[in-house]
Amino acid sequence: MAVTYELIKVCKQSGARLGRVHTPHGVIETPAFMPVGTQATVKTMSPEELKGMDAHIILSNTYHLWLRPGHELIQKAGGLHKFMNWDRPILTDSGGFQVFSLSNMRKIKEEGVEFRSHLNGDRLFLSPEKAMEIQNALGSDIMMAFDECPPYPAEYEYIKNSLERTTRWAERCLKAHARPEDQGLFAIVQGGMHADLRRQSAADLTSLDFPGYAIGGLSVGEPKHLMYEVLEETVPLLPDNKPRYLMGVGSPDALLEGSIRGIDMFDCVLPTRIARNGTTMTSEGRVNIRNAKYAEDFGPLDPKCSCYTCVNYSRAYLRHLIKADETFGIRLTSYHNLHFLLEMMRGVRQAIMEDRLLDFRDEFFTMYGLHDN
Ligand code: PRF
Ligand code: ZN
Repeated sequence: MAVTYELIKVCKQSGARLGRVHTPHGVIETPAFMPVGTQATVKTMSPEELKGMDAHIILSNTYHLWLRPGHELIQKAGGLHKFMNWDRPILTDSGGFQVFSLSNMRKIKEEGVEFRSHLNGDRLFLSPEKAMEIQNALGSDIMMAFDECPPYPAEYEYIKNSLERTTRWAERCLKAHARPEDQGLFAIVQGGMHADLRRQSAADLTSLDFPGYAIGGLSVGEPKHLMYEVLEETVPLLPDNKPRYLMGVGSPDALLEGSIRGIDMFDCVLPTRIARNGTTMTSEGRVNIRNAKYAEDFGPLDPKCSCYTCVNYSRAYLRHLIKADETFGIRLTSYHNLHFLLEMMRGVRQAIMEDRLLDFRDEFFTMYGLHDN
């Protein structure tokens, strides 16, 4: 098996899982946050910098790499790891979600999705078979099944039909998967906010025996408490001996609440996206470095942080760089934000080890404050 899960310990206080996901390119300690490198780069960060902040795995996107530069070119380069000089694990999303959020004029059929490229308007067709062909060519350690993430809110009947099609697509992905010996294919549970539909999706997909399961269709605009309720209903339906991945979720509060509910893997563009407009996550909560009150603040961005940015540069300098649209500014804020979340996840794993994740969460919220995202 290309990808396996090893459960190390369950937190006695919270029920969270400490584990390891074994892949052909190494081990991922879980719960894990995966930085997003949509276009074969985590924006502005070198692989050496990512390793320096101890990222175990990054995520990339089938949809983007298919459109540009093309999966065949990446295959010629020797696969995605070699192409981008990243020798640790890579997870690729299947393109389903990106087709729905980025492309124009999509038409969903049983066979797949017809749409127009967001780059040049070309007519394209993405299907389970095509998504597997692309991901097999990229050579990611973890591939995602081709799914539909319905919008929120949506009609019950729409969500039911959609999840049933997503299950049929997952079966087609399994059949089309050409490299099961060195790439693990994860299925994606859908079903909107409906407990019975989540049960149906989870039951059908777990009967197919994938090496891992994702929960999709969350963090799509619903209130946070609803997402947590759906997690409480869905996670117990997933096998104990496989990793569980909550897709597109990465705010500090959701990482904590998700871990507490038994999630092992997370990804989100949040830390890198907000960094580019000067928003940072610090031990004192969110800081937007553009704020005038930092103009003459020569102290570090986060006095409790040991990252390259905080050790070497002041708030005043970061504010200047970001306001002047200097690339180095967004490199420094991106570095800090990723370091902050990866460090927080190290704290989560330590707290699970010590059976005190609920205490850790409360301490974190007291320090950081509560945010919507
Ligand atoms: N499906 C896929 N990728 C995703 C999602 C999904 O539902 C989400 C939902 N938050 C993020 N990324 N394939
Ligand atoms: Zn820092």
